[in-house]
Amino acid sequence: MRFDIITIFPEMLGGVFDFGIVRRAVESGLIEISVHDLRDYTFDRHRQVDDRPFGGGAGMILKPEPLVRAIEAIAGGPGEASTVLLSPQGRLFGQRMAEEFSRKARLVLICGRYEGVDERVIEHWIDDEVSIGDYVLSGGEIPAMVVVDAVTRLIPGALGCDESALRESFSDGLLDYPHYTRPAEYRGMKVPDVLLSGNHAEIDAWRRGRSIQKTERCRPDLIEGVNRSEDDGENQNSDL
Ligand code: 4FV
Repeated sequence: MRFDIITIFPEMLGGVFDFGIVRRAVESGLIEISVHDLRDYTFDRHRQVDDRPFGGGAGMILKPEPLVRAIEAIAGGPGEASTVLLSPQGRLFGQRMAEEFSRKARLVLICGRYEGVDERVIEHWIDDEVSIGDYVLSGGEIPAMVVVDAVTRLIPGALGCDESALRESFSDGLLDYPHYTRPAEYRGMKVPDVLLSGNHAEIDAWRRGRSIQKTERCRPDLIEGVNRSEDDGENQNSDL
């Protein structure tokens, strides 16, 4: 999979992908990441990328010309790459959307800055507007990092372990169950016996139960979508 990122601060993305799973995915050729400076698509001596808003108002707007030149040069022909503008007006990013994006060959991520982008660019050159949450950041660079990281993890081979065994938060719409590692007793606090029992059926039931419990308590909005089986309720209170 190939990620192209268009930004007025390319150095902000320098280094962030040089660690862990994303780095390994780049080194193993699973993904390519290319960062582009929007100013490289300006021809005026001031390399201007923004201008004042028609109709007045505070702040500046990203101009159409540099953006369209960059998108047309980078995204190639129609349909070759999905163009995604990171902005608070977008669809809310989540694990489902990450899965959707992980099935694409190419993503061109456009990082907004200032008050936003000229609407004609959004209408005619943007396939998807995506928001990482209902808060206002100073730029789309951090959201672009979030998307690259979350999507890369879902590319087969990226996690470098038997992914089918790996159960991740939200993979079944539930929050994750509690995790424990050695020592089995720490400052008098014991690891739940069921996890030391070796009885994997019981361990799985306990984990699912705790996931449901945690989701009901912390994210009841998620519980609606979860299909519950009859024995989801019991043996939760063991080892609480
Ligand atoms: C944002 C978000 C976000 C808004 C103005 C950049 C900033 C500036 N992007 N999810 N939340 N973008 O706040 O994606 O252009």
